[in-house]
Amino acid sequence: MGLELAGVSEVGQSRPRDAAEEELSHRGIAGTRLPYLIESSPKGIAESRYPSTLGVSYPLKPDSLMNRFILCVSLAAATAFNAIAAKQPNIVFVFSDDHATQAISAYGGILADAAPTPHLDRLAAEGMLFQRCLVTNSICGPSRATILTGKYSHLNGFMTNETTEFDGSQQTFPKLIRKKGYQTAMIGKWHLGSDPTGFDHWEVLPGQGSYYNPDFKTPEGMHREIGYVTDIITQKAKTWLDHQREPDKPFILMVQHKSPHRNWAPDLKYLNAFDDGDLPEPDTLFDTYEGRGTAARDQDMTIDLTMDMGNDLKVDQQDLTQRFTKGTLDRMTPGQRKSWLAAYTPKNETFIDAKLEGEDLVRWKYQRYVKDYLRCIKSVDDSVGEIRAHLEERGLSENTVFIYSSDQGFYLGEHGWFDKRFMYDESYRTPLIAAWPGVIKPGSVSSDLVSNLDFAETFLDIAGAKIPKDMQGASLVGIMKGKTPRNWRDTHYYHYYEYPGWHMVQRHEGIYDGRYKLMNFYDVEEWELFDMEKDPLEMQNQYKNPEYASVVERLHKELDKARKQYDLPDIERQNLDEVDMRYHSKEIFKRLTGGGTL
Ligand code: SGN
Ligand code: CA
Repeated sequence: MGLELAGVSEVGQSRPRDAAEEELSHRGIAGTRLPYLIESSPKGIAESRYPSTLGVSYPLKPDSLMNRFILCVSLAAATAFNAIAAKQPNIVFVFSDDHATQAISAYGGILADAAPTPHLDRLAAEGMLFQRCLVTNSICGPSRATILTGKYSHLNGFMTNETTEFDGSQQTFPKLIRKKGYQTAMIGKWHLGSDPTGFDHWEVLPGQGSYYNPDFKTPEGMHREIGYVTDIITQKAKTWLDHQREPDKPFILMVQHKSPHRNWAPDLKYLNAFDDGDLPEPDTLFDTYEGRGTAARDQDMTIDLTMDMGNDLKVDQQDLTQRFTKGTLDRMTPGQRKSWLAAYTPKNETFIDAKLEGEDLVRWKYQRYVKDYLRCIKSVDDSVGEIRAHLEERGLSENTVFIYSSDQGFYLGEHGWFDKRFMYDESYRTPLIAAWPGVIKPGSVSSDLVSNLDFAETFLDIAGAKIPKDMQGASLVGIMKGKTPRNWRDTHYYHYYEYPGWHMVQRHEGIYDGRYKLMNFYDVEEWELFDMEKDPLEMQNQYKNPEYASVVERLHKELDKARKQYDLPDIERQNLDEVDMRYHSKEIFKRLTGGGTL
């Protein structure tokens, strides 16, 4: 049986084609008719997946012509099945929370030299970096729901973080990929209210989760683990790979970090990283929002006014609300707390002594914020390196598609902001880097308009599963292979719904064609148009500029087309006079109400 096992030691590992297989594929048989034969065979071969059992388990009389024929067909079937199995790569999806492309050195930008991300850069060097991965709705739960369903928020029902529980009974890619023989595992931040469905294994952080000594929810209940969250999630991923999965099945492992989400609490070993000097500031740190409308002006997400000295900036000496002390410091073990305070106390004292005000204070806040954020990123980058090394050591990397992304982008001081939600570039674009040995050309870069709407379809396509017609994105496999499909989208539709809510960003929808971006802040009845080529920082709304009249007209048509294509209901404007202003932070509330207190 020279054909038997032909170099296959584990399903899902690639191996050279043998002559019989070439013959089958030449005749157009492999992958079409033979799988049917296999599934209907008396032994239920699909269970075994090892072709060596084929042909010998039948009660055959040696040498009869019929037997030879059956044996031959069985071997051919085995080989074809094998070829199919070999084509089912594993998928490791490492996904973080609020990771800005500006904080990945492979994407360049002002922080790239000071804060390199070597493991993510290596992933990009060995794979494909997507320059324009756009989210459908720049906020956590909705992004995750879109990834699971391949549908926009209005159809999967998860439109805001605050108001909904994900309906886990609906169609999701994990359920479909399982039917293709995949094992599915979800470890880390989930943030969808209801328990995960469609996963063989899940261990998730309740809600936002905690940086130190996090609780985990599993089907068995809740338990606490001691340590730093990014590390613990990485270790859990490795444990699942080594001990909890079934080694003869292909898998998708979703490793979902809490980091670098607010309040940006780094691991002890990185508390003093970047202490040597100041990081560069973005050009728009002191944006005055001229040239844009109500939404950009009246948000509640500036480093200056919204950021809190205690919880966000870790000056425990000025933690007026006690949120940092009770939520972060008190959760630590005595040893962790001691190391933390040893790192921050002297820096805080220097800051307090300096009695900074005005722009100097904003500058200090920016440095503290971005340094803590980048310290968190260091652990995320380590996690990518560690998991990849682990796959490599176990011989799994060759047949594993490794994908890194985040639920959305983030502001690192651009426009004076932190947080996300807006369709402006920094939070609309999210990182996407994928390596797939033998398929993705190392070092390639895509500038196609891709989206988190496409992830479910991509996973299914990689697994060889059918993509349901009601999913609204498209597989990225063609792009990964260097061949963008001819009918690939040339515009991308966006819609954000959470107002009133954290950070008070007006609801808006919009359309982007890679150069121009049209945004509709419908509750305040304001439109914005940006020319990203001439104005990449999106400082000047051109909507009413006659020079852009034809662009405006064209994009309005594109927007209407997208609304139809994606089945959007008509917009119902809300009465802003009835909005609950208590969502605002103290400072902004005071400003907007002419001195009111919360
Ligand atoms: C928390 C944060 C907000 C953040 C939301 C949503 N506040 O409420 O700043 O916008 O999460 O983030 S915090 O003070 O509690 O950290 S998301 O990533 O889950 O969408
Ligand atoms: Ca997020």
